[in-house]
Amino acid sequence: MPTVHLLDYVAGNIRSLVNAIEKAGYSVEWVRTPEEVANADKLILPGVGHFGHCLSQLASAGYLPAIKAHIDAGKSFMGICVGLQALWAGSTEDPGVAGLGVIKGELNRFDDSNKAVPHIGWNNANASSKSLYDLRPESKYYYVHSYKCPYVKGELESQGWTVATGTYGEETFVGAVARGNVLATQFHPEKSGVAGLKVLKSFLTGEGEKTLGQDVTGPAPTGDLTRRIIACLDVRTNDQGDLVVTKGDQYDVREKGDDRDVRNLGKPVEMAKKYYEQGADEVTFLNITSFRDCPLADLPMLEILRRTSETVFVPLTIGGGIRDTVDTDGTKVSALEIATMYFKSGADKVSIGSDAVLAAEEYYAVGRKLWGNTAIEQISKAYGNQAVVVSIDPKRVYVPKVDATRHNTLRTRFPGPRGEEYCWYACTIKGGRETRDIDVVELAQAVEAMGTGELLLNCIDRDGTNSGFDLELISQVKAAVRIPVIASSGAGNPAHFEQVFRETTTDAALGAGMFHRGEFTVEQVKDHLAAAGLEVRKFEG
Ligand code: 1PR
Repeated sequence: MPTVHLLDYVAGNIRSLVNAIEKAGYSVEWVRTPEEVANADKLILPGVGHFGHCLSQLASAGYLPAIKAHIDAGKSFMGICVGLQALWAGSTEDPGVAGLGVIKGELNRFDDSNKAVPHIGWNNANASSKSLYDLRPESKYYYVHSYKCPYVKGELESQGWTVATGTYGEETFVGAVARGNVLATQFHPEKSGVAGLKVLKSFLTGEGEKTLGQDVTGPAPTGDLTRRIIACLDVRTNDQGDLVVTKGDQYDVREKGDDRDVRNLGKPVEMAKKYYEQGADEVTFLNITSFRDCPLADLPMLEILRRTSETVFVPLTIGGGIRDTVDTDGTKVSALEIATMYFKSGADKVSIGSDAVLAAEEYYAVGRKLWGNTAIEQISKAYGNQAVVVSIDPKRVYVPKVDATRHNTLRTRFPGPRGEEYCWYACTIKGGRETRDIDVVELAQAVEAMGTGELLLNCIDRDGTNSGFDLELISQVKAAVRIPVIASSGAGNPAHFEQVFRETTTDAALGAGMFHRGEFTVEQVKDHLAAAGLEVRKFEG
């Protein structure tokens, strides 16, 4: 098997990249010291998180001159995500930290005044009818970043680069650049399904270099960021000790009969693959009984991630039990260490539930101060904000008047049992078993301040009801934060997805039961959205 060298400096989920490289028929040799860079013929620099964190780690370990020498010697190089950004001279994200300076100019942040930031999801990489390492105008690629190189026509081209762009809101940014055998992508090819694997292969085989910049014919790319559809698998051990995908009604996952067995809807790895092949844009696993178990003993979830990431090339999120804990032998284990285990096993994001609520309560109790010690702050500092999702499990509480409570209320179109016209949403912990005196707006704003990249907004009242998303809840949370929100709970048919995208500004929508029970496929949801004029990514086989 031919080899490619991969620079390992703990940049998040490297397992998926290794899996993607192996799928393309190459094997990985690790570069673990700057001296080893000289052994590389082809070098890949992956990266997630903060520009400054990555670049200063590379600089202090002495890698930057070695990488620069590799490129200057005319050897093949590929940078991914922050690995692309490293080619620039600097970034406003961390003004004091220098990049490689292979490309002149500076990166800056997306404007979040009228759109969610980070930019998360599937978007174009439009090379304007030029060949660029097998990028396809009809394909979409998975991006996750807050900082970008703004595209100014002619600027990079005059430095000899062929450029592909994407558009987010009003802003056009650099999605990929290539010059000779140097390729860099802002998107993650290893997370961009078959379209991304083609780009990676084109780099590995060297074919991309041969055709770079040639004119190509074909349709111009249309649209921009697609509507993201996520399949969610709630996983737990059943009474026979098997790890199964289950699904509750308002969080009750047991059958209604006398025996009250845990509902068993299938096997996690197989179901994740099925949803990937139906076109799911992401797959989320929630270990829903983690509050009872010690996560380190919970090795099956790690194994599920490892096996899933071998065949599923879209982002994987894992939730459940991400918090500081004590292992069975008395060893203290931090949330960051647990998250690291998950990232190493193939997760791209971790989702935090109960611990986020407790941290938010503490945040308000001490007068909105942050000390850097919460799981959210520590994981987002090490792996970037985009790697941290907060999963919220709210319950509706009705009140008769707008000011009947200190909480953030809204006037509802669905009055309560006593005709109450207002409600607020109370956060819960431990899978809805314990309700806390903090509302969704308070929680969302606190965790955003801590560095959360995205919210997974469930709704216990709607969960498993097939009655559609709680649009009032989603609109209230969207109005309170700048980070992306994933609408969850209640999806029963494809029209519910159209409704949530039309009637709220949600960034993504998640379904569970309707997919698990085989009532609808992810593909049917996407076909419905496409027919309704909403842009989606089609699965490429
Ligand atoms: O608190 O950090 O250990 O995380 C526990 C995680 O497990 C949380 O994300 C919490 O939402 C989840 N969880 C805990 N108990 C349950 C349960 O169902 N008994 N599941 C549970 C939450 C919610 C969604 C679900 C949607 C869509 N599941 O993921 O898939 O509601 O369902 P639908 O489309 O069928 O309506 P921690």
